[in-house]
Amino acid sequence: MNPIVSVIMGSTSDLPVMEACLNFLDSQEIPFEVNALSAHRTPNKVLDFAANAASRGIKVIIAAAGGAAHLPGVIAAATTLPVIGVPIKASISMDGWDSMLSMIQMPPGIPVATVGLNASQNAAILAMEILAVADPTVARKMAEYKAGLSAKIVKANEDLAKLDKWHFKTN
Ligand code: RP5
Repeated sequence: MNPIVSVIMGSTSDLPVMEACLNFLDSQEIPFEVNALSAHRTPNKVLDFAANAASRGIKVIIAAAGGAAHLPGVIAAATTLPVIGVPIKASISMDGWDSMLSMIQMPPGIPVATVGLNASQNAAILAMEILAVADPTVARKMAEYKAGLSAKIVKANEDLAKLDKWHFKTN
C-alpha cells in the first residue's frame, strides 16, 4: 500500500495532538505515512523529503509543529504539493499564538493551509477534500461523513424538543 498523504510532525511530543488526524485518516481508509522531521534539527532531511514527496506519489502533506513552527513553511517552499499546517500548542508555546502565526502569516507565494490550534482532525478532513477533487471514492466518503454531521444536529433538535422545563418555550 503506497501512501497518498504524508503526515509530518516536528517531534513525537506532537503525537498526542496528531492522533486525531491519524485516527481519522485510518478510519476513512486513506493510506498515509507518518514521520518526525524538524526544520531546525534535521533541515537537510526536511528539504529532501519535500523535494521527493510528489515523485513518491504523495498528494497532500500535513505538517504539525509547535513554537516557532517553521516546518510547514519550509516544506511548502520545496514542493508544489498542498501543505496543510497544524499549529501545536507546545510546552514552550506562547498560548499557541507562536505556532499559529508562523503558519498563517507565511509571506506571499508560499501558502500553508493552516487549521485551528491543535485541530489535527480538521487537517485530515481538509486533506481528504483536496484528494476528493480527483478521486470519486474519496469524494463519496467525504459526502457520507458530512451527511453524518447533519444527522447529529437532527438528533440535537429532537433532544431539545423534549425539554419542557421552561414556561415560555414554544417548540
Ligand atoms: C517543535 O518544538 C515541535 O514540533 C514541538 O511542538 C516543539 C517541542 O519539541 P520537543 O522539544 O518536545 O521535541 O519543533
